[in-house]
Amino acid sequence: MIEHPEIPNTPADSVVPAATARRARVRRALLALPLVLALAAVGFDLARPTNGAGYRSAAAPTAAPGSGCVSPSAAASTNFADMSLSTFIGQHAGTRLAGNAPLYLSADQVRTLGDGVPAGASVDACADRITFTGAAVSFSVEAVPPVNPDMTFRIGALVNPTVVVQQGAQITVEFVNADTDQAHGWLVTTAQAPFAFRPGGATAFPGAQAAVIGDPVNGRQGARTITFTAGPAGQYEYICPMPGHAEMGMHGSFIVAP
Ligand SMILES: [Cu+2]
Repeated sequence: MIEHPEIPNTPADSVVPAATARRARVRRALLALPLVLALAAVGFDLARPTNGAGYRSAAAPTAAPGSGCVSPSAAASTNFADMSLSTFIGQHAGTRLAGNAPLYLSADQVRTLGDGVPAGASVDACADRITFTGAAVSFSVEAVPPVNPDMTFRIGALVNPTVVVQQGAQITVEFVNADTDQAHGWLVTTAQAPFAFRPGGATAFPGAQAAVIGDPVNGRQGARTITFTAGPAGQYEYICPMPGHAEMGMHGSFIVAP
Protein backbone atom coordinates (compact mmCIF):
# COMPACT_ATOMS: atom_id res chain seq x y z
CA MET A 1 0.00 0.00 0.00
CA ILE A 2 1.55 3.28 -1.08
CA GLU A 3 0.63 6.13 1.21
CA HIS A 4 2.19 8.95 -0.73
CA PRO A 5 -0.21 11.71 -1.67
CA GLU A 6 -0.82 12.32 -5.32
CA ILE A 7 1.41 14.99 -6.84
CA PRO A 8 -0.76 17.72 -8.38
CA ASN A 9 -0.42 18.20 -12.14
CA THR A 10 -1.54 21.78 -12.59
CA PRO A 11 -0.44 25.04 -10.98
CA ALA A 12 -4.01 25.73 -9.89
CA ASP A 13 -4.07 22.49 -7.96
CA SER A 14 -0.65 22.85 -6.45
CA VAL A 15 -1.11 25.06 -3.41
CA VAL A 16 -3.89 23.46 -1.38
CA PRO A 17 -2.97 19.82 -2.15
CA ALA A 18 0.66 20.57 -1.23
CA ALA A 19 -0.42 22.03 2.10
CA THR A 20 -2.75 19.10 2.67
CA ALA A 21 0.01 16.65 1.86
CA ARG A 22 2.37 18.46 4.21
CA ARG A 23 -0.18 18.26 7.03
CA ALA A 24 -0.68 14.57 6.29
CA ARG A 25 3.06 13.96 6.50
CA VAL A 26 3.32 15.80 9.80
CA ARG A 27 0.37 13.76 11.12
CA ARG A 28 2.15 10.58 10.09
CA ALA A 29 5.33 11.78 11.80
CA LEU A 30 3.47 12.38 15.03
CA LEU A 31 1.83 8.96 14.74
CA ALA A 32 5.14 7.27 14.00
CA LEU A 33 7.20 8.65 16.87
CA PRO A 34 5.41 6.69 19.62
CA LEU A 35 6.02 3.51 17.58
CA VAL A 36 9.71 4.29 17.39
CA LEU A 37 9.95 4.90 21.10
CA ALA A 38 7.94 1.74 21.81
CA LEU A 39 10.41 -0.28 19.74
CA ALA A 40 13.22 1.23 21.73
CA ALA A 41 11.52 0.22 24.95
CA VAL A 42 11.24 -3.37 23.74
CA GLY A 43 14.92 -3.30 22.95
CA PHE A 44 15.85 -2.66 26.54
CA ASP A 45 14.33 -6.03 27.45
CA LEU A 46 15.89 -7.93 24.56
CA ALA A 47 19.36 -6.49 24.75
CA ARG A 48 22.23 -8.16 26.49
CA PRO A 49 26.00 -8.22 26.08
CA THR A 50 27.50 -10.79 23.74
CA ASN A 51 30.37 -11.54 26.09
CA GLY A 52 32.07 -10.24 29.18
CA ALA A 53 33.96 -7.65 27.19
CA GLY A 54 30.73 -6.19 25.89
CA TYR A 55 31.31 -6.95 22.23
CA ARG A 56 32.18 -9.86 20.01
CA SER A 57 35.30 -9.98 17.86
CA ALA A 58 34.75 -10.68 14.19
CA ALA A 59 35.39 -14.25 13.17
CA ALA A 60 38.29 -14.92 10.86
CA PRO A 61 37.04 -15.11 7.29
CA THR A 62 36.23 -18.67 6.26
CA ALA A 63 35.27 -17.86 2.71
CA ALA A 64 36.62 -15.19 0.44
CA PRO A 65 34.11 -13.03 -1.38
CA GLY A 66 33.50 -14.20 -4.94
CA SER A 67 36.30 -13.51 -7.37
CA GLY A 68 35.98 -10.17 -9.02
CA CYS A 69 32.59 -9.44 -7.51
CA VAL A 70 31.72 -6.69 -5.16
CA SER A 71 28.51 -6.13 -3.33
CA PRO A 72 26.14 -3.97 -5.34
CA SER A 73 26.15 -0.33 -4.41
CA ALA A 74 22.47 -0.10 -3.65
CA ALA A 75 22.56 3.64 -3.40
CA ALA A 76 19.65 5.09 -1.56
CA SER A 77 16.98 6.63 -3.69
CA THR A 78 16.59 10.36 -3.57
CA ASN A 79 13.18 10.42 -5.19
CA PHE A 80 10.64 9.71 -2.46
CA ALA A 81 8.02 12.23 -1.46
CA ASP A 82 8.54 11.42 2.21
CA MET A 83 12.34 11.43 2.20
CA SER A 84 12.69 14.71 4.08
CA LEU A 85 10.08 13.54 6.58
CA SER A 86 11.93 10.24 7.06
CA THR A 87 15.15 12.13 7.65
CA PHE A 88 13.42 14.44 10.10
CA ILE A 89 11.99 11.51 12.08
CA GLY A 90 15.28 9.60 11.95
CA GLN A 91 17.30 12.55 13.17
CA HIS A 92 14.79 13.48 15.87
CA ALA A 93 14.64 9.90 17.16
CA GLY A 94 18.44 9.65 16.92
CA THR A 95 18.81 12.60 19.25
CA ARG A 96 16.07 11.46 21.61
CA LEU A 97 17.44 7.92 21.85
CA ALA A 98 21.14 8.79 22.08
CA GLY A 99 22.67 6.64 24.80
CA ASN A 100 19.87 4.02 24.81
CA ALA A 101 22.00 1.11 23.53
CA PRO A 102 23.45 -1.43 25.95
CA LEU A 103 26.76 -1.64 24.08
CA TYR A 104 29.00 0.93 22.40
CA LEU A 105 31.67 0.19 19.81
CA SER A 106 34.69 2.11 18.55
CA ALA A 107 35.15 2.98 14.89
CA ASP A 108 37.72 0.17 14.61
CA GLN A 109 35.26 -2.34 16.03
CA VAL A 110 32.58 -1.15 13.59
CA ARG A 111 34.97 -1.67 10.67
CA THR A 112 35.99 -5.12 11.90
CA LEU A 113 32.44 -6.34 12.45
CA GLY A 114 31.16 -4.89 9.20
CA ASP A 115 33.82 -6.52 7.06
CA GLY A 116 34.26 -9.83 8.89
CA VAL A 117 32.83 -13.00 7.36
CA PRO A 118 30.64 -14.69 9.97
CA ALA A 119 31.84 -18.06 11.21
CA GLY A 120 30.35 -20.91 9.21
CA ALA A 121 29.07 -18.64 6.48
CA SER A 122 29.40 -19.20 2.76
CA VAL A 123 29.62 -15.87 0.99
CA ASP A 124 28.69 -15.34 -2.65
CA ALA A 125 29.55 -11.72 -3.34
CA CYS A 126 28.39 -11.98 -6.98
CA ALA A 127 24.91 -12.94 -5.82
CA ASP A 128 25.11 -10.67 -2.75
CA ARG A 129 24.21 -13.69 -0.62
CA ILE A 130 25.38 -15.17 2.69
CA THR A 131 24.38 -18.76 3.41
CA PHE A 132 24.49 -20.54 6.77
CA THR A 133 23.98 -24.30 6.96
CA GLY A 134 24.52 -24.81 10.68
CA ALA A 135 22.06 -25.03 13.55
CA ALA A 136 23.71 -22.09 15.33
CA VAL A 137 24.12 -18.88 13.36
CA SER A 138 25.76 -15.65 14.45
CA PHE A 139 26.37 -12.51 12.45
CA SER A 140 26.58 -8.75 12.75
CA VAL A 141 24.31 -6.28 11.00
CA GLU A 142 25.40 -2.67 10.66
CA ALA A 143 23.14 0.20 9.71
CA VAL A 144 24.79 2.72 7.39
CA PRO A 145 28.48 2.38 8.26
CA PRO A 146 30.73 4.99 6.60
CA VAL A 147 31.77 2.63 3.78
CA ASN A 148 28.16 1.92 2.73
CA PRO A 149 25.81 3.81 0.46
CA ASP A 150 23.34 5.78 2.53
CA MET A 151 20.28 3.96 3.84
CA THR A 152 21.69 0.43 3.55
CA PHE A 153 22.79 -2.38 5.85
CA ARG A 154 26.19 -4.09 5.88
CA ILE A 155 26.55 -7.80 6.68
CA GLY A 156 29.79 -9.70 6.05
CA ALA A 157 31.18 -6.86 3.91
CA LEU A 158 28.15 -7.00 1.60
CA VAL A 159 25.44 -4.40 1.10
CA ASN A 160 21.91 -5.56 1.91
CA PRO A 161 22.80 -9.21 1.18
CA THR A 162 20.30 -12.03 1.04
CA VAL A 163 20.78 -14.07 4.22
CA VAL A 164 19.96 -17.79 4.04
CA VAL A 165 19.56 -19.89 7.20
CA GLN A 166 18.12 -23.31 7.94
CA GLN A 167 14.72 -23.83 9.50
CA GLY A 168 15.03 -24.21 13.25
CA ALA A 169 18.46 -22.58 13.43
CA GLN A 170 19.19 -20.49 16.51
CA ILE A 171 20.10 -17.04 15.25
CA THR A 172 22.17 -14.48 17.12
CA VAL A 173 22.39 -11.03 15.59
CA GLU A 174 24.51 -8.20 16.85
CA PHE A 175 22.92 -5.07 15.48
CA VAL A 176 25.04 -1.91 15.28
CA ASN A 177 23.75 1.52 14.43
CA ALA A 178 26.85 2.78 12.63
CA ASP A 179 25.18 5.96 11.40
CA THR A 180 26.20 9.24 12.96
CA ASP A 181 22.97 11.20 12.99
CA GLN A 182 19.93 8.96 12.59
CA ALA A 183 18.18 6.26 14.60
CA HIS A 184 17.97 2.81 13.03
CA GLY A 185 16.72 -0.63 13.98
CA TRP A 186 16.59 -4.08 12.40
CA LEU A 187 13.88 -6.72 12.22
CA VAL A 188 12.74 -9.64 10.10
CA THR A 189 9.27 -9.02 8.72
CA THR A 190 6.52 -10.88 6.93
CA ALA A 191 6.05 -7.85 4.65
CA GLN A 192 7.53 -8.01 1.17
CA ALA A 193 9.31 -5.43 -0.96
CA PRO A 194 8.67 -2.86 -2.29
CA PHE A 195 8.00 -1.10 0.99
CA ALA A 196 5.79 1.86 1.72
CA PHE A 197 6.60 4.69 4.11
CA ARG A 198 5.23 2.47 6.87
CA PRO A 199 6.14 -1.07 5.80
CA GLY A 200 3.32 -2.94 7.54
CA GLY A 201 3.64 -6.69 8.10
CA ALA A 202 4.59 -8.33 11.37
CA THR A 203 7.80 -9.50 12.99
CA ALA A 204 8.40 -12.85 11.34
CA PHE A 205 9.59 -14.81 14.39
CA PRO A 206 9.40 -14.10 18.12
CA GLY A 207 12.38 -11.99 19.12
CA ALA A 208 13.51 -11.27 15.56
CA GLN A 209 13.81 -7.55 16.11
CA ALA A 210 16.58 -5.30 17.34
CA ALA A 211 14.95 -2.18 18.68
CA VAL A 212 15.87 1.23 17.40
CA ILE A 213 19.21 2.65 18.56
CA GLY A 214 19.90 6.37 18.76
CA ASP A 215 22.94 8.48 18.00
CA PRO A 216 26.49 7.57 19.01
CA VAL A 217 27.75 8.66 22.40
CA ASN A 218 31.29 10.06 22.69
CA GLY A 219 31.97 8.89 19.14
CA ARG A 220 31.12 5.27 19.90
CA GLN A 221 28.33 3.49 18.02
CA GLY A 222 25.40 1.84 19.77
CA ALA A 223 24.85 -1.92 19.53
CA ARG A 224 22.53 -4.56 20.89
CA THR A 225 22.25 -8.34 20.53
CA ILE A 226 19.14 -10.41 19.88
CA THR A 227 18.47 -14.13 19.51
CA PHE A 228 15.61 -15.97 17.83
CA THR A 229 14.69 -19.24 16.17
CA ALA A 230 14.30 -19.20 12.38
CA GLY A 231 11.11 -20.74 11.10
CA PRO A 232 8.84 -21.67 9.48
CA ALA A 233 10.57 -21.97 6.12
CA GLY A 234 9.91 -19.21 3.67
CA GLN A 235 11.16 -15.96 2.23
CA TYR A 236 11.09 -12.95 4.52
CA GLU A 237 12.68 -9.52 4.48
CA TYR A 238 14.83 -7.76 7.04
CA ILE A 239 14.22 -4.04 7.27
CA CYS A 240 14.83 -0.93 9.31
CA PRO A 241 11.52 -0.16 11.05
CA MET A 242 12.03 3.60 11.04
CA PRO A 243 9.34 5.22 8.87
CA GLY A 244 10.55 5.52 5.29
CA HIS A 245 13.90 3.78 5.80
CA ALA A 246 12.96 0.43 4.22
CA GLU A 247 11.35 2.38 1.40
CA MET A 248 14.64 4.20 0.81
CA GLY A 249 16.75 1.05 0.72
CA MET A 250 17.23 -0.41 4.20
CA HIS A 251 16.07 -3.95 3.43
CA GLY A 252 17.26 -7.35 2.21
CA SER A 253 15.91 -10.88 1.88
CA PHE A 254 15.99 -13.35 4.77
CA ILE A 255 15.38 -16.89 3.55
CA VAL A 256 14.62 -19.80 5.87
CA ALA A 257 15.42 -22.99 3.98
CA PRO A 258 13.32 -26.11 4.79
CU1 LIG B 1 16.88 3.15 9.49
